[in-house]
Amino acid sequence: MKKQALSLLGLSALAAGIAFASLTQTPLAETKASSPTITPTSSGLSVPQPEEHPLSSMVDGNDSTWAWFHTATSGCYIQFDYGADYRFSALTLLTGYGESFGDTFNGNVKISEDGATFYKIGSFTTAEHAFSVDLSANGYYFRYVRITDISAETWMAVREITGTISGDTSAFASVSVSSNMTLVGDGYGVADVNTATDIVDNDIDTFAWYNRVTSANAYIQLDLGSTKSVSSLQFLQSRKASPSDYAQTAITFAYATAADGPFTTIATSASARQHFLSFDPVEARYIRASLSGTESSVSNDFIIRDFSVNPVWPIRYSSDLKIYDDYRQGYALSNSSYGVDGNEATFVDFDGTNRGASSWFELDSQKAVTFDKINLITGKETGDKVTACTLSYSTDGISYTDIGAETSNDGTFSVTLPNKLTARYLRASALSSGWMSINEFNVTTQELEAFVNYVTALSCADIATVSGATTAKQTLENDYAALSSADIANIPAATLAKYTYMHSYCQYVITNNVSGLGQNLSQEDTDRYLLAGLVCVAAFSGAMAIFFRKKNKKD
Ligand SMILES: [Ca+2]
Ligand SMILES: [Ca+2]
Ligand SMILES: [Ca+2]
Repeated sequence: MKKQALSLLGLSALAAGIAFASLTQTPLAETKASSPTITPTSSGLSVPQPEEHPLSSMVDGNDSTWAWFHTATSGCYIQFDYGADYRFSALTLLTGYGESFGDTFNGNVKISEDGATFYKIGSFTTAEHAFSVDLSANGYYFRYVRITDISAETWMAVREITGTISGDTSAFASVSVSSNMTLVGDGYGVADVNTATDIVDNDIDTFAWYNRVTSANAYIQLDLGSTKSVSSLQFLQSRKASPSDYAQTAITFAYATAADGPFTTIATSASARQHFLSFDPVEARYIRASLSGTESSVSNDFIIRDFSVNPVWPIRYSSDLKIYDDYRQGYALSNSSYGVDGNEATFVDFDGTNRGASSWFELDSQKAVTFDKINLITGKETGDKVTACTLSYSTDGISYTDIGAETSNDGTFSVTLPNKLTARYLRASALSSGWMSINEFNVTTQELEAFVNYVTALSCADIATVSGATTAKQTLENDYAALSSADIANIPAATLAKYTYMHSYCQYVITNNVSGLGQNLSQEDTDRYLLAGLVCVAAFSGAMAIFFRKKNKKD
């Protein structure tokens, strides 16, 4: 499962009428317990040892305890009920038991808001004992998780499921389309990513492809499940990277509280592959995107990658800026999420024609974060660099405090602040003129950056001797000790996993006075331990001991 990427494109027809001030509003203020009680159940499976391995073993926070199931039947499933809708940023499932992870199995992981309609977010196989999906790039809202499509298994073990809950609530939508729209089916070799639910799966790589949509007032409709406050939406057409458009012009967006209306128009779009709208909040259950009957001159096929409400935008921008809506050769359509995905090759791209004197873009961390290091990388792939900007920060997105003016010849800004700041928004304004592409924009602390850099660079070869391991262990411990609790919470999962493993490894080399061990560690082993660490961060020391024993046995 890929992260959902987000896209935003100012609609020129709307630019004058829609204030970006509405972006500062939290769409929904509802809050719930951050640690809900999870109720596990199963259907169509026998539980042969309910005393020793009860269903509750799957949610006891212990990665070494498991529930055992026997004899998968058609339609069987294992379900977890979180008691209410929550927004999830990650979901991890551990299968198998014991040191060698016996009784792993094949299955799909599906989520649901209502317990009736389930959406697949990923699948796992007998070859793996840990499945993890990153949902952080946008909100996934659901109450139920179901392990389903279990194929012809005799014994199945589930050790743990862990959902990371974050942020406020929004809407997880189901989708329907008008009867005059027909999927192309598998004729284009896209059957696996070509259903209506691909429109609402929070993955911009998947899409629904409708064939020759020539009927006026064909529509796509979201059902949010109940009436919710909606203040923004995005509608992404066309394929992620494609020489052909398959995009329709003149789409009308409207909302209603009943499925058959009456619908109130939010806006009618100008021609664009990707649409982003922001508006004063409305109470809506149904959101409809209707064609006006004017098809694209390129193709009257219609491809929709994403239609969602209240999207999360990690990079926001002033209403006079416009995201470039065409394909850069070799790159996917520009996307807000590409500005914070940790990949310097991907970017969000602004054309230069709409730039005003007070244009700005900003990082929205979605919550207050403490930092004294700012990193901004621009123009790395396109050459469209920002060479000057003024940085400011805000906790509320309304009142901003200046940090100072910065310049850069190569489009990269690395700013170390004299004191730590706490803010949700970090804005770059007073921008240099012309086009610009934002490859990465992030904030961190000097301590966390040092920790991440050291762990990232540390290799098994570095700790292949007792003296090397001693030095590395001390540095790891010192760097970790320098972190604040907020820093620790912000350690990237992969970094924490590697730290955990490397620290255990150092200890092993020192305790057993062995040299050369690291050079014998295969990449496959390394990857496996890192994955193991990644999914066991909550109880890593015990888990690492198990993995390490396993590794030694193997050797
Ligand atoms: Ca467990
Ligand atoms: Ca999709
Ligand atoms: Ca990027």
